[in-house]
Amino acid sequence: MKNYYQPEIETASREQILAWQNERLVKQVNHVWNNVPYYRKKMEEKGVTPDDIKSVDDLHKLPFLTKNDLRDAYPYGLMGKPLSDCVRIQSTSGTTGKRVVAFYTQHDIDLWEDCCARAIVAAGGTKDDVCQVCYGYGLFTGGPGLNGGSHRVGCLTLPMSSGNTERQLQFMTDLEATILCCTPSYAQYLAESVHEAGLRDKIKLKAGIFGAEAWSENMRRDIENKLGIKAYDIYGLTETSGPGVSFECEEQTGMHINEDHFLAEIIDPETGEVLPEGSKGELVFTSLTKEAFPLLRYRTRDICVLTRKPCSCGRTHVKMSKPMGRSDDMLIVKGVNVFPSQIEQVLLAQGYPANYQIIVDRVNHSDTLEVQVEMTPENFSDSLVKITEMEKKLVAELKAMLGIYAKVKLVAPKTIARSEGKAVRVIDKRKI
Ligand code: DLL
Repeated sequence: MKNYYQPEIETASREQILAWQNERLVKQVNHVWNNVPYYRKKMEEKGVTPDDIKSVDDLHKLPFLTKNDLRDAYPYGLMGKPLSDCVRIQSTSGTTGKRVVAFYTQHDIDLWEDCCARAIVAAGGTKDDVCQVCYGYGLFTGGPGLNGGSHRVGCLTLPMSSGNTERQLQFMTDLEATILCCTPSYAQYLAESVHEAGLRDKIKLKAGIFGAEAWSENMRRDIENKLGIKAYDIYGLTETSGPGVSFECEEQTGMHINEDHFLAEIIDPETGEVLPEGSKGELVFTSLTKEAFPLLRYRTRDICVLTRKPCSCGRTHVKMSKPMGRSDDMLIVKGVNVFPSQIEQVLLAQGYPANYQIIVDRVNHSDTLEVQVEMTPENFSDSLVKITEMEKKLVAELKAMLGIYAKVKLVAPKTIARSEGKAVRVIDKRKI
């Protein structure tokens, strides 16, 4: 039995999909040209006008947008609709400088929720399911996105948000949740907790929809075995609305991109050149239908491969591989985007030198973040009380900047190894 939320779209012919894309791209470029002066200026600088964009074949003529543009234009500079037409924002974690604030009209939210509903139905979801959403609610897109999708499918939705594992297990068993939505690392932790609490026979889960961070096939099998479910990947980013840009079907061999809303390209991250299908490179998205935050050729920095090989599920939309890495230095720790530069900013502001190391690990299926930083000869102390106090202050400042806890370890001046080439700032010990 095939499961589709919008079969006529999800299984449309390639000709039909291309026709939608051509029409929507032309419309979207005009919308942006008329309403987003920031991007219009970029187009003018490149000598492109809407008349040059007649179909998807002309996409390469448009300028790229990057996170730097988002920072320059923060907060309102990339909006395509007046604030009075917007009903919501969502945001990534991070500093004012790095924070991404995405705006939504009601129409944007409707389409976003449709995308998430497609993912839930692809995972076997129906109106008879109980969908436990333990992605974070609030500014993060995970909770609101899957919550909206779950409503659309008609599932009984448990808006749990993240954390409080004991309560998660209680609702999972008492309300007989059948679909679990959370980050894969939290799924692994929950799976272990289910076993430890002897609840394996009491849970009714059949599927999980896990994303927002990288996870391996090994992790998938582990979660599937421990919970007795089928585990599906889901991908997205705040800039393009959130989760649901792409999702896995039962074949579990990549995620179908919702191509009626998002036009995908793979580029060489060094040169910006568009690469042929099957090449590994940086994923670039053009939002074809977003009104309030209509990003054209947005560089995601996620490295992956696209394939149009026919899929046994019957969906015709292109598939992307799991992201294989990033072309920038962004880390995802506990589902939160962390840039080493944010940490450096805090250290320098607090009078520490730029001699530091960031150590990321995964302990009991949960990410840990440690920052080791050298004291300066001026603030050096060998008093344990004083050092603990200094560490506490840094922990608080880092929490304010990143939104998550980072352990801080102060070390004596000149003890962090100097590198002869590029400084090794990040040691990621997670074996994902
Ligand atoms: O993580 C949106 C999301 C929420 C996706 C819930 C899936 C489920 P951001 O916080 O803006 O948005 O982070 C976006 O996370 O550029 C990728 O690097 C990474 N990412 C998202 N999904 C996956 C995935 C949400 N399935 C950034 N596998 C993206 C690997 C992922 N990385």
